[in-house]
Amino acid sequence: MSRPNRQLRFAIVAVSAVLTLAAFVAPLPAVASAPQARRIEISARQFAYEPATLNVQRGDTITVHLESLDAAHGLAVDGYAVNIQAEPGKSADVTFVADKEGKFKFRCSIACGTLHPFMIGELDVTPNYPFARAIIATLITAIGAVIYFWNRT
Ligand SMILES: [Cu+2]
Repeated sequence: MSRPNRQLRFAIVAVSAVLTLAAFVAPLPAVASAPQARRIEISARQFAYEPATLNVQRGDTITVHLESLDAAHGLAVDGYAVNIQAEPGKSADVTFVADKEGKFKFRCSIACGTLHPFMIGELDVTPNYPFARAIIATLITAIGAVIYFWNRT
């Protein structure tokens, strides 16, 4: 292996430092935070959910409280082992960790009428950016350090 000179090592350290900084200040959405517990109250009536879109972050622990306003309705989330059923005066709760990223439909799991197949909502699980940034920054720093020390010997 050829002996790298001082300038090359300095360049590696400088590039690592700049990339690490960039990982922290990159203009990603600033709405994220550490995984948290969220309680979401959903009311169901023929043939819709309110709210119909749930925005959570990956890693969040979600408690869904389902209230039915007219008939028996269910709430089953595609891709998650979540399926609860409520009827008027008898609500239902489920707690789960949003550990999969992406958009997942949730649907009524009780045949409740003609438009039952269209009783659909969406669970939107977005990445946890600060967490991702911390990992990226750590990786870049580690790689930079490894290259630096590797070349020294
Ligand atoms: Cu229904």
